[in-house]
Amino acid sequence: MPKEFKVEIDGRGLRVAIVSARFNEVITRQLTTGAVETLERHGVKDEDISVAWVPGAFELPVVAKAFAESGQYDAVICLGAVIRGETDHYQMVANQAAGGVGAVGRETGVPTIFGVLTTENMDQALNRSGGKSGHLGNAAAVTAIETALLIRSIKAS
Ligand code: INI
Repeated sequence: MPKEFKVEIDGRGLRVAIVSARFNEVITRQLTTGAVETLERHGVKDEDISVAWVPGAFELPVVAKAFAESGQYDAVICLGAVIRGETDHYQMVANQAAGGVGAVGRETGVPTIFGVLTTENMDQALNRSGGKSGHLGNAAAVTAIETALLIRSIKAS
C-alpha cells in the first residue's frame, strides 16, 4: 500500500502573508478580501495574516520573497489582475509575475501561491473575482493552506 500524503483544509496555527497588486484595484480588493475571509473561515487567526500592497503584478515576486525568507510565514499568497490591453506589456507583466512567483516558492521552499488573474477584459476579471466564474482569492487561500500542510506533513514523516 503506498503511503499517501493527504491533508484536511485546517488553517489553525498557520501564518500566511498576502501580497496584493494595486493595479486594477477594483478586482484585487475583491481577491484580497476573499482570501482573508477564506483563511479565517478555515481557522487562520486574524493576527496571523499579513497583507502588503505593491504597485503592480510585476512587483509581486520580490515582496513575496521577502515574506518567504523572513521565516515567519507558512505560505505566501500573491494576488493580482493582469488585463490585456493594446500592447504586449500585458504579456510581459503576466509572464514575469507567473515565473517570478513560481521561482519564489521553489527557491525558498515556502509555498507561494499564484492568485493572479490574466484575462482579456474587465468583465472576465469580475466574473473570476466573485462573479459567476468563481473566486480566485478564495481558491488561492485554500491552495495556500493545503500546500503548507502538505509540506509540513512530508517534513514530519
Ligand atoms: N500591472 C498589473 O498588475 N496588471 C496589469 O494589467 C498591468 N498592465 O497591463 O500594465 C500592470 N502593469 C504594471 C506592472 O505590474 C508594474 O507595476 C510596472 O511595470 C512597474 O514595474
